[in-house]
Amino acid sequence: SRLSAHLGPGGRILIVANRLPVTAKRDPVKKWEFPSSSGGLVSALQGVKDEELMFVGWPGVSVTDDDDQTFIKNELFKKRCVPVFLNEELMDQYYSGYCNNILWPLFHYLGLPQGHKVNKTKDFKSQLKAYTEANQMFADTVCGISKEGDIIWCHDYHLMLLPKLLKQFNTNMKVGWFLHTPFPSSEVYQALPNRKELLQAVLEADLVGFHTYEYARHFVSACTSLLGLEGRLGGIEFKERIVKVDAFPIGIDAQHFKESLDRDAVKVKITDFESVFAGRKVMLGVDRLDMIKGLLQKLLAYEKFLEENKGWESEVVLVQIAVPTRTDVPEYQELKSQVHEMVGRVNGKFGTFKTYPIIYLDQTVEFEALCALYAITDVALITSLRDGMNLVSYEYVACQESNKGVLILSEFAGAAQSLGAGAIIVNPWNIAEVANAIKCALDMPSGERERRHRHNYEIVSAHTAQDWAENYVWELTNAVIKAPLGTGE
Ligand code: GDG
Repeated sequence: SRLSAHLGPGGRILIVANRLPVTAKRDPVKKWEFPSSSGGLVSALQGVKDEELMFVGWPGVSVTDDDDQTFIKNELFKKRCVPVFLNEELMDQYYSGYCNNILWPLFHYLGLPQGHKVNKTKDFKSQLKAYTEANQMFADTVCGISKEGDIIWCHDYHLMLLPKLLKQFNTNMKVGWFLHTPFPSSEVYQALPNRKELLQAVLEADLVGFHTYEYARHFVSACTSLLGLEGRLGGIEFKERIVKVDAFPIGIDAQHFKESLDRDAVKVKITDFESVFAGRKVMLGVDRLDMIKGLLQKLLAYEKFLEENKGWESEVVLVQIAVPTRTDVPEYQELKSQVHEMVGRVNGKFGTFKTYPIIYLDQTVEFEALCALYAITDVALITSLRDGMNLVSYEYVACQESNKGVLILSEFAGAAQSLGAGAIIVNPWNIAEVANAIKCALDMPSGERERRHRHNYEIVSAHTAQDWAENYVWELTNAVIKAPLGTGE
């Protein structure tokens, strides 16, 4: 494969991420099964030979029994996955706590650590302790399996201490770290109590990657202002060496989406949907039910559009898929009720005995149905308040070759950097602007739709997930490892 061309003899790519691409699950008779979960990362790594790839991560379930652990370990090994068994308490403090309650909102400009809950200082301490412990468990697992010639690719905000822990074990390890979320302005990042510790740990990597130049620049300025280091986009001087810092915008496997439209299972769905929505324009939203996706703002804008454009209520439908996520976190439960209230209000106000303006699902849909929805809808409405990239926008474009649907995209999604010229770019906080964009998209003449789609389609097909992985790995293998002075090199 193109990717493996960058590896030395016998070398492998170890992908370390919080979550493995498979889940360990018990079926109704308590037998273990291991369904694969697909995602951006997995498809990006298609084309890498099996023997050159290993995944390290949490298998989706807390297992404490030794025999179960051994069984799962052996089964997962056949799928080139190595589990890190984090127990429930640790997952609660590390994953739900430090990762998703502190770093996630901070990195998306949606809340400072502890924020209004200043009495939670105690929690911060124990959550940070759990984060450190979990990162150490990932490091131990990686060190247990790594061999000379391997490169270690660490993913996301869950594992910011990992580069340092790995280099402590072996300075010569090739270690990269990539962030899938935004990296915020240093004015925001500096609120984090242990702000220096995380930066210093990430800087132990040989390559630090982000989706956009803006995020990379923010990281560099956090390092220069908070650590007093010399640096610019491209590299930061840290401990007698230059750490490479750059943008690596992710993509999708556009061909895979395009080809899926020719499959019978997808064609059946397309026919189904076409008859369900016959005679109406269809707008689509596909988001995890997360505050960063701006679902409330989207619904407010849609409501405003319907209020100001009488007659449209029976001519248009918004299909909103709200994929369940982090369902045990109170903030997410609250968001869900608020979204339900809004959907009920809009349907109640603008519905008739025959039609509702919103079809809302708190469910994951199957890949076939998702592709069919991408293909038949007239408008995609993406209103993220912040979003590292947003792959849904890419996938929508990939499936719109015959329809030439209009993409309405938030300026706060990383994807706005690449799809800006073809999409209608909006500020999701400006409800009137989004309402106007909806009107404009629904009325857009076919010539303009065609022109805008063409632009986006070229970008989505030219910058694939495979290119992303290949560029990153190429840069990482070429990153020079220079031992710190005084270690005898
Ligand atoms: C994070 C960052 C960054 C969604 N619903 C269904 C479904 N999906 C799939 C989509 C897409 C993926 O999930 C969602 O990816 P996004 O990029 O849109 O958003 P996040 O989940 O927030 O991802 C984001 C990304 O990491 C990669 O770096 O772009 O900014 O937040 O692939 O297709 N798939 C199926 N049914 C669904 O109902 N089968």
